Amino acid sequence: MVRLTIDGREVEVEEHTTILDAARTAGVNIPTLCYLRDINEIGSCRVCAVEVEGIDQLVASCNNYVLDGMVVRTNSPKARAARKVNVELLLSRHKTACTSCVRSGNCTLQELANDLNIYYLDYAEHVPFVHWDKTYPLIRENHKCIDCMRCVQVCDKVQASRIWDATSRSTHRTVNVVGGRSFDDVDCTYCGQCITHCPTGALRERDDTERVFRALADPNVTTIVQVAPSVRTSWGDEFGLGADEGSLGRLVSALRPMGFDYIVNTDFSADLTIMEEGTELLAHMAREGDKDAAERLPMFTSCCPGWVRFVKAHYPQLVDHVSTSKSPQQMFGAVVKSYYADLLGLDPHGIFSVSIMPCVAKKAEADIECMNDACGDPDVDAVLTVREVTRMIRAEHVCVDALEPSAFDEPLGMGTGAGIIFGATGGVMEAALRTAHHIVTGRSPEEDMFERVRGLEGWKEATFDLAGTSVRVAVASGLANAKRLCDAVLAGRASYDFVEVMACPGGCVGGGGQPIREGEERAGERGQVLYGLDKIAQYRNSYENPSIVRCYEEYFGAPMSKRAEELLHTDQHA
Ligand code: HC0
Ligand code: SF4
Repeated sequence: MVRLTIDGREVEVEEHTTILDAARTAGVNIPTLCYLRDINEIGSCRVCAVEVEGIDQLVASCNNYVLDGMVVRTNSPKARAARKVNVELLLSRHKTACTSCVRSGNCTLQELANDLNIYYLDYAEHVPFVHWDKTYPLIRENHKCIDCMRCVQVCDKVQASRIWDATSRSTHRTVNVVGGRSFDDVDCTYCGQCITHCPTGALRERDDTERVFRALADPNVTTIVQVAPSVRTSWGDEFGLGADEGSLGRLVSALRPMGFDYIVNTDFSADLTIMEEGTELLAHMAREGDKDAAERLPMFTSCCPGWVRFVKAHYPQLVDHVSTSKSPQQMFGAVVKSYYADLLGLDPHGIFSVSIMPCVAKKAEADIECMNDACGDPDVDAVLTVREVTRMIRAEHVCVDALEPSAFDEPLGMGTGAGIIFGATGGVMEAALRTAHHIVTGRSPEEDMFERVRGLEGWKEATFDLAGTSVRVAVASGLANAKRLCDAVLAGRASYDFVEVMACPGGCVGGGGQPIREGEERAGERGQVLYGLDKIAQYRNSYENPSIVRCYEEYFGAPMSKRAEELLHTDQHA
């Protein structure tokens, strides 16, 4: 153990503890800006600099370790003055335009400048302007970048993607697309992890709210909005509401006065995905059954568009093994403009289909040209991240605190526990196994018999027995974990029948379109909420969903029928 004094308090911590962590143990909060635990501990912004007795220079507390007998002052006049100058220098290279910035009110730089009483900018602003095409789902505004390197490190270390890098040197240094390339020439997955880990407004999603507002105001358009499983755990964060089912009901109630004509539940189409994908899995296993384990390649899930973009870019030899089932978002879009339009007696060309997703890559998925199977128009017309929809709710002056929860529109408001857990890593796998078990044995699975695939571990594996056939499964979240898994599979070091991959760590609950909370990773907590809701759901298995049963009876016939193939499946090479 090491004993030291921080701001007059005696502290005892383990060796190899940073000064920053030791201070937090003692209840002393040192401000940080570029720091991201385990990902970016480079001490470059100098905001966390502290004074250490006996050392002339200030010391970055995020990457320097405690020593026995150290005396640290975190907010001495010298430390505070240096911190202020450092932030002022950062502001000299930052376009300070808070009134028109998407992160205003939730920006670490803004908060620091306020806390340090920076009211006048003493250093002339010199901000290089870098053009960015605003039609990309992901937008970089370099005039707000402070070169903290967080996006570079998250993209590289967590998402194995290396899209960003520092370009140029010294005073001309800036972060941009690696190697000075065009964004079109790199393989960004649009996972959005760089956005949720950016401390300023330098990275954001494309804003699609105006298109949705226009559709809502058009009397000739019927607007139908679907809400993704994990949104219920997170949208309330933006309004200080708890992440429970009540808050989902409140979201439905908030969307109604905004003018959405029909509000439906992506859990329904998550169940539909399971019916299709579970059937596909059994066909895949029968097909691959004859091969040696080393030659057998697993079927991979396809519901995460970040992962699908990643596998296409980095593992083209695996694309044939990605399920052809569309994601729940896209299945819902196709159902809305076919079966649902029929049920409602509407012309599908007059429908504007919106989805609310915790995801940026969903915008790119909806933009794929061939995703127009229902009527030739896009199956999904606009995708809103959780952040965008909460901005719309604010813009509409909806008072969420005063709303009574209300229900989705039926029949497409009905989802099961299996659909709900899609939002957490392992959830798609567990949902698919529950249905595969039912198809193979004719019986419902025992409660929670597949719970070994739950949890935040980045690469999980398990083997289950389905009526005498052993099914070897794996679950990965975070693309660096997916990369390790794909490499192991291709090298014959790992062998599975079915693999779920979610691009974002923890799954959609940790998605790149979720509310941003500096220094907080909320995926674990949100996932627990989803598993809790699954436990109390009226139906827990996709095949029990009465609306799914009805939809097959009235429209699709059976999973992987000709009509299902046309509307609910896609060519993953497209
Ligand atoms: Fe998915 Fe997701 S990616 S799991 O398949 O939750 O359902 O499409 O909506 O939320 O984004 C499903 C699809 C979502 C979320 C996301 C989740
Ligand atoms: Fe990297 Fe994901 Fe950001 Fe693209 S969206 S740059 S893949 S972190």
